[in-house]
Amino acid sequence: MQMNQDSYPSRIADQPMMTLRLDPVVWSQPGEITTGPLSEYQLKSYAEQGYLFLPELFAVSEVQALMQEIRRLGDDASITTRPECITEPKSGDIRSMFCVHELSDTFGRLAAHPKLAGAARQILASDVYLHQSRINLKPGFRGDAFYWHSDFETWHVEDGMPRMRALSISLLLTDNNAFNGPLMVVAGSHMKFISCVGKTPENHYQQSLKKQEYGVPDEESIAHCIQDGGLTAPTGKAGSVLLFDCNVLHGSNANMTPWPRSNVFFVYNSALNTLTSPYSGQQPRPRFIANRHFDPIPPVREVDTVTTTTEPARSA
Ligand code: 6CS
Ligand code: FE
Repeated sequence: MQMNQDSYPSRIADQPMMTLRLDPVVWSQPGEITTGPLSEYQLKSYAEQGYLFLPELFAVSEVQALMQEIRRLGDDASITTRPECITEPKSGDIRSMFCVHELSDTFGRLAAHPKLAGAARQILASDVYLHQSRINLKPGFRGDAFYWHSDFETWHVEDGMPRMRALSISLLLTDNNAFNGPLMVVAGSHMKFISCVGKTPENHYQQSLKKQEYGVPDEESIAHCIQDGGLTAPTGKAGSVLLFDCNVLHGSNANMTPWPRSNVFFVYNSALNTLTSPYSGQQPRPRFIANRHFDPIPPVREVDTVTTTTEPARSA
């Protein structure tokens, strides 16, 4: 078998194509009880829909501590001038802060939280490591959109992620409501792989993290998936958590409300699905976007990860 067999070719043909997913969504064997925070029902719903929303999983006090840490990071010019900080194309505000698990011990510990890493191990049925972490700030009035895409298509073509054995877990740091650009998910779209058109430009990430124009599915395929599975925008209070499969179609609108829509995203990849060389044939993307140290996250106790705030919790 070719060392780097490409089971999901994309950005090669001059016509888009939709093929069936070749990989399981929940990797535990049928009937195998994998220990973890999710119930059998939740695992089944995640497998069918491609996402799972867990309202108010974390306390307000924990989220306040995380927001305090974000303010500290945002006030530190030695951080905001680093390549990990991606600015909004128009306003220059910080759009995303990548590799937060290394920039901040608080977020590094949160990534190992049993409610998060434990759920990832349960779904991927293996040890897991962080492929990527980021905070998408989506500031009020100035947070731009993220157009429809499959993360896996990018992580496969540009990072060399072999199979669909990864997921994102997003912790809502501010309320996500119908108006401030919540993440929208196309239910069921994770079961189809949309091959995109257009050769990846060199150093594509320098553009794509601001506004993605390659590795973007065609409108007909998007419309077909939405027609099939429908659209949903999981909304809820800060502290809620959204798990979504690496290949589910998602995107979010620009935020033209006064309320920021800030979420932290941890991307867990199976330790049995580590990156090879990019299927695009190009150079690997920088480590702050695509981690190439595959050490599994060690299981830790919840008490070792919780961030408590010194500020009094908001009154109920
Ligand atoms: O290229 C990436 O890895 C990033 N791009 C998008 C649009 N979502 C996933 C990830 O943050
Ligand atoms: Fe994405």
